[in-house]
Amino acid sequence: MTTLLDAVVADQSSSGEAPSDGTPSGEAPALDQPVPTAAADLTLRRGAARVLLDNWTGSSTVPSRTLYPHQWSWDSAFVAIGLRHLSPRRAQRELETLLGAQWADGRIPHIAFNPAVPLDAYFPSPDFWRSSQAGAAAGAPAAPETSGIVQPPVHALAAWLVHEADPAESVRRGFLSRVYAGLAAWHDYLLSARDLGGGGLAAVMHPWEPGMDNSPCWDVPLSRVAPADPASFRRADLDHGHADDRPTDVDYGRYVRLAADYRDGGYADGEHAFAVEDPCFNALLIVSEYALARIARATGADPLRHEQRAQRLTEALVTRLWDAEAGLFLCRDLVGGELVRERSIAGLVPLIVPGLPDDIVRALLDTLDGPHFRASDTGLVASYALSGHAFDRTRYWRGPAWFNTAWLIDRGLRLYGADGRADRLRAAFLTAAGTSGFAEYVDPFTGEGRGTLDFAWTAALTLDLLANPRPDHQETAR
Ligand code: 9WN
Repeated sequence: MTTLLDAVVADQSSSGEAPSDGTPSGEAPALDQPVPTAAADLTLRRGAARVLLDNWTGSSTVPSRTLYPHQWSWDSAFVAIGLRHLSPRRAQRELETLLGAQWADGRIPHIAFNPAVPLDAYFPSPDFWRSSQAGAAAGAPAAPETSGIVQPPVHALAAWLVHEADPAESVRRGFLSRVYAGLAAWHDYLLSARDLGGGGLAAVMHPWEPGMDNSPCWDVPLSRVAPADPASFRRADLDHGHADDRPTDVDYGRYVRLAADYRDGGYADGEHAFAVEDPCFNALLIVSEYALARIARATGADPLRHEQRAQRLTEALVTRLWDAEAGLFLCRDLVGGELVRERSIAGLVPLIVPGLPDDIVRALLDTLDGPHFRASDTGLVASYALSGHAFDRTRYWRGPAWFNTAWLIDRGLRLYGADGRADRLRAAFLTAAGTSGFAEYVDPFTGEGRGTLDFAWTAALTLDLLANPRPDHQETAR
């Protein structure tokens, strides 16, 4: 019997593409690491496919069987982008399952809980969030139970890329028509209820919302939050993750306090002790608005409003978050009223936004390879400046390099014609993914794996880079 794994490996290896030695055009390979070969690519592809098959639950994919045993929002979008190379049908299902957890106010929750998983397997668990009760007024579904916060809006981009993997199958199933209304409502929610600063950008209300939970960018905004009593909760993450890699107990107490207060206010978006405009979150919203315009065009809806929205968002991003002196975008702390002067990878990801002014693109490229990130030496890009006062090579989002941000920067580099640098990043990505066992994140200097292994988006984006070394930027550009 031919399995899904056999099928994808056979399909990809007989695609007729000339074998690539992975050497960037006109440039030396990154570091002294082994350059990927066609045979190594095949091994990597099999390993990545195996992770996605093992993490599939029947209707969606868990980021990790141990540390993260439910469905996470932006993880699922990245997973769908890779899964489309194994099974476009399954990738569609991934996104449709997530949309099944969407609230009537439009929010896509950051976790959709699997009721078969024991409550003590992950904290905060469904009995903490109590979404179907506490979120009823905001439109939480009766089932599944979900968290009440959100994560970055990568979903429309993912839906468009999934469609493109097999347009005939997508049309046959009416995939785009099935997801369009939900995705449009999601963006509407972000640009209405979450425009807390009134400047046309979406704000995050919890450090878990931008997906970079422990970033030094949150240290000042979070310092105003009184930690919850440590005796009131039990951290399940330390059962599987190493304490040196994970947030401190004090910060965890603050995360719990913010989430509990949000829940106790019925998940209404008015009051906020923590409110930040994050450049990565908004850049992803822009790219997803462009993808939504394509989806609208393909389904007979109006693409114009999405294109105009993307343009307005781009202007707001530049006006509110660009900092020429820092050479990258910064977060804006809406409670303190100031830009947060920390250099994080969130400030480089907007390179994926089409139509940025030339001077900003040049500055972003310089910052990437300059003294703060030294991307040409490190291979993958650190999550926080190597030169930063809070840099920590092990603690997550405070230094380690992640694969989803590398994938986004790869796209940004190609969008602006820096293909040689993108090729170098791609080679470093594939080497680190394979040698680390598809780690959640890696040491930015050595590429040594940290966090959990067999991490779903690492595997998924590996498949995507192997299948799609040079993405067509028509996908997201105007
Ligand atoms: C909280 C699932 C998620 C990712 C986040 C990552 C981590 C959770 C945690 O894992 O966050 O949402 O418990 O640390 O920071 O980006 O979506 O993979």
